[in-house]
Amino acid sequence: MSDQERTFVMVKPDGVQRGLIGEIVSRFEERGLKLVGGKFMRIDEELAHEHYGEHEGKPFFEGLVEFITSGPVFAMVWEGQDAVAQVRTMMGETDPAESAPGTIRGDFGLDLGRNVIHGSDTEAGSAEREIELFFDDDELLDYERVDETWLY
Ligand code: FUP
Repeated sequence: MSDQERTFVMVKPDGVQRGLIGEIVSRFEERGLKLVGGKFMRIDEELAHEHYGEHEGKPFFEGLVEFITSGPVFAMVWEGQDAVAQVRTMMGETDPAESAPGTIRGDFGLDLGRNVIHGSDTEAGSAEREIELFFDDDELLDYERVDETWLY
């Protein structure tokens, strides 16, 4: 059991409206990742600007903020070996059209602006920053999953 890390994941408003929360949670659970936090919530303008700050000024930014604030999202923190990169692999590419079947975006999306899911990128500090932005420390739970001995 090595490289245990945490990553921030969110089912976006399109994924919530299309009834994909359960399917997406199942994929991560079955893979062996451990859910340590979850919150069904709305993102306000301020949080949207903070979360997507790196894209401010880009032509798609206003549309992105409008979309992400348009309805409830399901925010989560998942933990496991190499969790940040493994979640990115399971999500597929940013553009669903370029995502392989078997990935979440490759199975459930067609359009770049409606790509169902967000997951922290692998840049150092990204996951920690996003987790802190969405969750208080006491909303993240430490516990053992019964199958951990069989996973690692
Ligand atoms: P990702 O990390 O895969 O979610 O992708 P980015 O952080 O690069 O982009 C954030 C979101 O902006 C994407 F999920 C979709 C949206 N986007 C566009 O709408 N148009 C673009 O050209 C790039 C990104």
